[in-house]
Amino acid sequence: MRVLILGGDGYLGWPTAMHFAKAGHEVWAVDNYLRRTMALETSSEALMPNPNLNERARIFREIANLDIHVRIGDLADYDVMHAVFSEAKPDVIVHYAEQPSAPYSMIGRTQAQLTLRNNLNVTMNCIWAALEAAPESHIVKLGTMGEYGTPNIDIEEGWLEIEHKGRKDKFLFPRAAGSLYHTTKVLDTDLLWFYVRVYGLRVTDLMQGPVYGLSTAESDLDERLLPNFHYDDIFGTLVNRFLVQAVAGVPLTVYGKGGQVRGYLNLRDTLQCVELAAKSPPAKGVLRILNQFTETFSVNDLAARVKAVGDGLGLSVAIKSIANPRKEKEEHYYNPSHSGLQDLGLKPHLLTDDVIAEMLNMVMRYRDRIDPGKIYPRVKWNN
Ligand code: USQ
Repeated sequence: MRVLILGGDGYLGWPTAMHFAKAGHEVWAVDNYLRRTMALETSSEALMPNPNLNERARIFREIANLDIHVRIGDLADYDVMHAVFSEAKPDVIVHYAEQPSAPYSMIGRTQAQLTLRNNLNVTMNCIWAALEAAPESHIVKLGTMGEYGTPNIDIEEGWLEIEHKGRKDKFLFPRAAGSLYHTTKVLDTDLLWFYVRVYGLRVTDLMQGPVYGLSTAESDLDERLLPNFHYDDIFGTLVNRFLVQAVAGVPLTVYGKGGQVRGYLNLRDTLQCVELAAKSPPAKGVLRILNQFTETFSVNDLAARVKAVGDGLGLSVAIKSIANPRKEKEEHYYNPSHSGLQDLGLKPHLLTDDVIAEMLNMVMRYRDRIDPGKIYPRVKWNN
């Protein structure tokens, strides 16, 4: 397949680019370093050094003898998007090119507008470039489980059949996002659904939960190929933050009561899921929605797991509940279905004690680079 990765420099984008190249596909990776710029602006630099995208591709070529075609440009600009589509003629577009942080989107109006503008424009440009320059292509779009929120009923995979006054129909599952960032993902889904219905686009929308992990099969080849691993309050996701806190001797930051449950997955499984979705495109005019996570945990469960394994490694890990900077339910029902990707062949890498220990050991190798000043939450919802 000819695979075009939008956001190819990101935590998921770079590992995905290497993964598809390794599997024998022709890969283009496009990025404008938006996340790197925002990380610099907010003093949220990643734990390990990450060479720039051209440099990463050069190193990967040297080590694996595989090409990744890199283009640097702002995909919120339609001319850039169209030029890249015309050149790559993609069979599959993996769309990650969004401002990915919920806390960043909640800093204030400027950051909220940047998130809205960037995320919606890139999605809209991707839709139009697919219609104009690659009409048979399949868009694999990264959405989020956060689109659904935490309703008091089971969460279905994208759709819900409703019976109302004796009649039935199928609708997008009701959405109730918890941040402006998550709201842009809801709006993305609506845009895609419109263009699927009316223009016959072919789309898979992946509702992904928080991802953890520091490495993939390809990054194991050379440390310069590692993903951008963030542990700060703005770009770090929960498990990655807890790993670094455990190593740094900072008590694990449980927000509020810690009963917040989410569906988590290993970075290695993100790669599997995206590849499985890409290899089985839906028909034109179909919006396929898949819930992308492998296990659910509460914040308290995860803190206890990291503490137990960390203590076993001699780290002496403490856990501390701190005031929740977010507006979210801290105790709630959560039962989302997630059989679609397993039906396509997903073989989950679960969060076992061995996996936690392996990740902690890897963080320990970079212990000197941890800045404890990046750990406590700086952004409050509705401040
Ligand atoms: N949390 C803590 N302590 C911390 C950090 C977070 O208790 O130190 C809590 C949060 O309040 C939340 C849960 O842990 O209840 C998950 O937080 P997170 O920061 O790992 O995840 P979130 O901000 O929701 O966003 C991340 C990614 C985003 C993706 C989303 C999937 O940054 O791109 O869309 O996970 S989901 O959460 O399912 O919407």
